[in-house]
Amino acid sequence: MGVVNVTPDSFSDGGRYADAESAIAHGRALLADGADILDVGGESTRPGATRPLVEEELGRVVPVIAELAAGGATISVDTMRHEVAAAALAAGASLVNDVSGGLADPEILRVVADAGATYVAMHWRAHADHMTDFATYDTPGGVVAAVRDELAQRVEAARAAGVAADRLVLDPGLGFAKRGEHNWQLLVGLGAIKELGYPILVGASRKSFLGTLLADADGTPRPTGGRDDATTALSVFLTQEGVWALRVHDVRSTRDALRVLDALDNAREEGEAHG
Ligand code: PMM
Repeated sequence: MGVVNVTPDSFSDGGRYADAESAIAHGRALLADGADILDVGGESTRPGATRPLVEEELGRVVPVIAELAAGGATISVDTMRHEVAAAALAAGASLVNDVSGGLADPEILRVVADAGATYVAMHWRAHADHMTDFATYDTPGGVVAAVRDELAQRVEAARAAGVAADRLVLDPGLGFAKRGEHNWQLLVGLGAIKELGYPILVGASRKSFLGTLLADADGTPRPTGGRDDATTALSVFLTQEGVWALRVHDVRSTRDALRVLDALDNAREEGEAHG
């Protein structure tokens, strides 16, 4: 899943694709690099971000989705709002990627159910302007058990609204009301979330826990542009963990890594056939 942020203020690529024309060109480049899905979003969720008006968000994403979907791309809309989800689905999107898992605007679940769309429910606790206040996981089992249990509640809400079980995807929400250590614990604890029985999507690409990991000697975090190799290393790990989709900014490096894994699988199978 390649990221198309049509926002002036996203943390990883803020402002680079803020107008429709450059966002469409960027989406096409990601498809050429091997993306299976384009995730088009018009609201930045970086820590501290303020929300756009509904009209602003609609104006950012709908023309981009319409154009890319008309070209045959599979489109996901990254939104927490039912109005935006409905307009995006009408414009040709087939997935709704809701970073709030239906908490920000419960009406979105009904929109998804009525359209028969695929729904990505991410773990989330609060809007970006105050989510760091909620990065506490003191209950037994720590962050992994809390995220699993809170996602199970989102599954119940989605199912109750009529979203089909085979249209649900879950996401641990790296960086959303999580400190660095929480992200690492979730990455090694994905098995517990897989036990809920749904496909898993993970968005680790260029996130600040990677900037911290790769900080220079005086502690300055590595800027977002220098985090793609670390992202690719996680793409390899997550593929081996059996995730359904990887949400990344640089599609080509992750696609190349997946081709390496495929070649290894093929060689292994051939070896077994001849062995
Ligand atoms: N992360 C961001 C935005 N949308 N959606 C899902 N499902 N999972 C994520 O981890 C996720 C997301 C924030 O990253 P960006 O600002 O680089 O898009």
